[in-house]
Amino acid sequence: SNTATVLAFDFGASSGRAIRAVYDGQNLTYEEIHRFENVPIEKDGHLCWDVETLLKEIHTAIQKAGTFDSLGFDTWGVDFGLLDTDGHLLANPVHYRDVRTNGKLEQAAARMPAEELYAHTGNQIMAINTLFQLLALREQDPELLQKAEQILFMPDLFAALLGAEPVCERSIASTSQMLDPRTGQWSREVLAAYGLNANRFAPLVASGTVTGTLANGAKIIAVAGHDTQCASAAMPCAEEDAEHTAFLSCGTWSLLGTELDAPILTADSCQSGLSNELGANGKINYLKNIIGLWLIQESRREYKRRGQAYSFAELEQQALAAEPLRSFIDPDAPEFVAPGDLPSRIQEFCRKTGQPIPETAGAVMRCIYESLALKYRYAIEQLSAVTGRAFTTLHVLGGGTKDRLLCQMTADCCGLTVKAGPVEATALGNIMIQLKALGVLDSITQGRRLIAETEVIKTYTPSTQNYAEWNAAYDRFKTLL
Ligand code: LFR
Repeated sequence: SNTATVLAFDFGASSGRAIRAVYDGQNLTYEEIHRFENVPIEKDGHLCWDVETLLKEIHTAIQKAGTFDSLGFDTWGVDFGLLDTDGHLLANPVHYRDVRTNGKLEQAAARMPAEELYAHTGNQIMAINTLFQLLALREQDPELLQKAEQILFMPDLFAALLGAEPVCERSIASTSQMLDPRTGQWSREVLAAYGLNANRFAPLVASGTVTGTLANGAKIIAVAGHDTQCASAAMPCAEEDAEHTAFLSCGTWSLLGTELDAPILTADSCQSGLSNELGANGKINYLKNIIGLWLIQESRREYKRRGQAYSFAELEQQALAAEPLRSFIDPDAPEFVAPGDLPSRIQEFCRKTGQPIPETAGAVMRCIYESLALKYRYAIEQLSAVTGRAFTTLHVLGGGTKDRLLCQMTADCCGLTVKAGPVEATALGNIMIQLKALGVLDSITQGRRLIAETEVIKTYTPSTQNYAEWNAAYDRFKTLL
């Protein structure tokens, strides 16, 4: 049969969601049937995943879903849990925003220089990556790591806790800084350099592998465990346009990249901080991690804490009303990663770089918006320089497409046509990969075509009016990096 009902679980920075989709052989309809909090908890001094509560929510969603053919999980990259010999979770998995990896990059470089590590793994060197989390764990709680029979990435962990075979799905494994993107296997050199044992990891499998069955008969599918790769699978772009197309997966993080046939592992690429991640369609997602809407989300939280509760729409309005192109930050400066009082840290950045200090919430927001748009331009220039590609179109995917100010600024600042949508890219990618695994769709390409035909995609044309001002701003911005 070419019809199916699937359940997509997507775990984001503040909430988790279950989306039920029905494909009737021609049309796809979908709805969110369950939404729940996914807020990190404090445990033994660490910021952690609340797996126990999340598992209950997963079961609630499964109850609500009624009959369905399969389910799949996606989450952000890099995080993992540890299982004992009986398959029980040994401790709450630690969240990548925990400070445990502070200083780990320097220590790691002593064993293998950053450029060499990059040449083996192709990941932008970031302290959040699994490798550095494992080094931190080994130093801070060696017994726990010793006791662990198996290390599972979060989406594979949720699946295993529902009874699926333990696996390491490749898209999520490729965020670890331990996988060789040329072979899709663990890098023996990297594991050896850090004294890590490959048999601690479950077998690597391709995106879209069936790994188990629930009591109700539904299949468990290792989709693309990495949310960014689900989003990229839902990019409404035709294959022949790939050369001129960049994408921006725009949520808590901004992942800006382009699809390649083979990884780029050169020193240049390393210096530019570009990652090679494995896509569900077998392509390389060559991209840069940019801190993204986190800056807005976390600032909003701080204003709320101060008794000034603004909606995202209000913040967007205030940014629009504020004076343009006044002060900028490097959005990816390390002080903006950890939760806390971001507006004050942004003001401090402006003060120490000799720029006007944004005082109002609107001015702070304006500074964030413009700095993100400028950083996108910077990433696009780096991508162009390393790949030799000339981009004309930027596909913006995910929740960020709702932010019209950001989309228009991005078009204006980068001088590219922005095609914004689908807003539910991550869930749609998860769904499409399940449909393909069930044999209902032939390929990711077919899924993308379906999305291009049925989803709302809004086009933003770059305005030529203020391009000169953006250019001048860009020159100033680059001195801050
Ligand atoms: C986006 C994302 C990024 C990854 C970051 C941390 O949600 O998955 O791709 O770099 O989160 O894991």
